[in-house]
Amino acid sequence: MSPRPRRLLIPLLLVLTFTSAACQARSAASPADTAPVRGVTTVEAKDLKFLPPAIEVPPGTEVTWRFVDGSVPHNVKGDGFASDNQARGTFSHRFEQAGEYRYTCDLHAGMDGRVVVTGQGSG
Ligand SMILES: [Cu+2]
Repeated sequence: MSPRPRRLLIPLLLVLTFTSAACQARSAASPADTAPVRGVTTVEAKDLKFLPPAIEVPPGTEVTWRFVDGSVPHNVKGDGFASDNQARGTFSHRFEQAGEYRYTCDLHAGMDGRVVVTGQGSG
C-alpha cells in the first residue's frame, strides 16, 4: 500500500509546476511590464500597441500620445487621466507626482502601457 501515494505525488507536482509556470508567463506577458524607456515623452498608439509600452520620466513631465494606427481608434485610460477614442491627433497629460501609472486602451484587450514617474529627475 505504501508506494501508491508516492506514485501519485510526482504527477501531481508536475501538474502544479506547469500550472504555476503558465500563470507567471501570462502575467509577465503584459507589454506594460517591459523595462521603461528613458528620455522619451511621446508614445505612439500603433499596430494595436503603445510604443514604447513603458516609459520613465521625471515629475512635471507632459507625456503625449500620438494616435497613428490608420483608421483604428484607440484611447488612453489611466488613473486620473483619460483620452477620447481617437484615430488621429494627440492626447497629453502632465505627471506631477512620482509613482507608477498604468494605463490601457479599453477598446483592445492587452493594449496596455505604463508611465513610471521617478522622484529624482531623469538622471
Ligand atoms: Cu486600442
